[in-house]
Amino acid sequence: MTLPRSTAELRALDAAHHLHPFSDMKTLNEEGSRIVVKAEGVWLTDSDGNRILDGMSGLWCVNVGYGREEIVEAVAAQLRELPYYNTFFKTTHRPAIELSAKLAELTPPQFNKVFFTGSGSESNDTVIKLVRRFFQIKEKPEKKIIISRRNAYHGSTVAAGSLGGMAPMHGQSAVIPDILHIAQPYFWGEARQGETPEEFGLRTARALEATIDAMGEDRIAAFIAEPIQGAGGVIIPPASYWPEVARICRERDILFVSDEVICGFGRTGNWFGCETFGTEPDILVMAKGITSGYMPLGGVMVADRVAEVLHEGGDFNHGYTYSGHPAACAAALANLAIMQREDLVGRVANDVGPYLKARWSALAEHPLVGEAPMTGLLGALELTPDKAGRTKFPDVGKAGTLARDFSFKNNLVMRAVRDRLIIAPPLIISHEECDELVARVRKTLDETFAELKRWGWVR
Ligand code: PXG
Repeated sequence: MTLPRSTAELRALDAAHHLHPFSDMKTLNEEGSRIVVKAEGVWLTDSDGNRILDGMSGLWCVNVGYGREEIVEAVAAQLRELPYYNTFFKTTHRPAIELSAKLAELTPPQFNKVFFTGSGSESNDTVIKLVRRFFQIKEKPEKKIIISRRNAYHGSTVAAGSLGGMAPMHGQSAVIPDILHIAQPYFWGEARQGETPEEFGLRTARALEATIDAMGEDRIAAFIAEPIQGAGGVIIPPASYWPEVARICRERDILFVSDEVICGFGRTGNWFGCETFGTEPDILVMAKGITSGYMPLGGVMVADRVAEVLHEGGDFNHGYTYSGHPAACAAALANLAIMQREDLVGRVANDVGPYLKARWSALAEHPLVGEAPMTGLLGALELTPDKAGRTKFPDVGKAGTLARDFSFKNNLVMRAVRDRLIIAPPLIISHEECDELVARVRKTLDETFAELKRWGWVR
């Protein structure tokens, strides 16, 4: 009988053979990675037996929580019946059909058609081709520039990484042409002294108008944005931002793409973030929460006015082996059935969302916290040495990483982006677990504050 490998053996193999995403492999291999072995509800267990509160829903995706037998059963049954077939060459299968109809029901009324992909990145690559194809068919091939925002995250493939506004990613790879990046609505970090959130929201929205008008509407195909920028640090725009963007898009002949990979499927207290902010996108990008991460799946919904044009355009030369994978679609159907039966969207809007927000907002009183915004179950804490002046720490990212490391030690998964801590817990988190989460955050903030005091970074 072979014994299971010990944590030390696993770490050694990991260091020897596994390249992790977005990681400094030299440092990681020296420290050793945490090995997660199982999970239930909002709790992870690692190979040392620690129970860890997952404040990030995995990677912003496990909306219905871990351990849902119903999804496991649906996937197993599908794998037994039809583990794989494609949706190319005049074929399809039941799970892809059922899921496309379900998505048409759950998304805003303008959406009735979906293109399936395997991930958010593949979805955004699809978006680039779709919007350019749309204007080719309309005999406006010069309309191909896509406007995005700095610090946006739209994925990691060459095209999706180019679409995103992450400078460190652009710096390591070629960037594809005809993509422009404008300012993000990050009030804390980028507003002028004396500017109100309302004024700042309008100013950043009007950067879109100015860019379209400067380039010429006849060259711009689309504007893409996350309702709330997730990986960029949970950037919740001022109330004036989205209505102004909606007006600008309405008045011009461009397509508006809402990247709902994080904000979709209940995260903001509606099925989709565009509903929370009152925008009417032409294209809606999905992944993550569509299956709660139980299987990899993504999709791009197109509004009727886009679909009608694409229909007239002949072949769309695009698709993935796993577009509409039957087991992934079965996972999505079971996941969405749970979300509907348990009214998880309503729970975020009217129950656990407001409950956690009340406790989260109170963290703004901590001496280290400049702001503590939360929408639905997406929250951020901006760390600062001086709230009144919205001052940044000298070496941006160091205080955030310090806090992230304390949170790791306190068995709470919370991410740090620059000096901003972020959470996105599973939508099924209980009130008691919210209390526990906030208690661990408080402890983390206190420990971070004490250490920063030793460094002489706070008084
Ligand atoms: N759009 C958005 C808004 C995302 O958040 C993607 C597209 C790409 O999805 P895929 O499935 O290709 O990863 C994402 C993914 C982080 C982090 O560190 C965030 C994501 C992925 C990996 C890490 O916050 N978001």
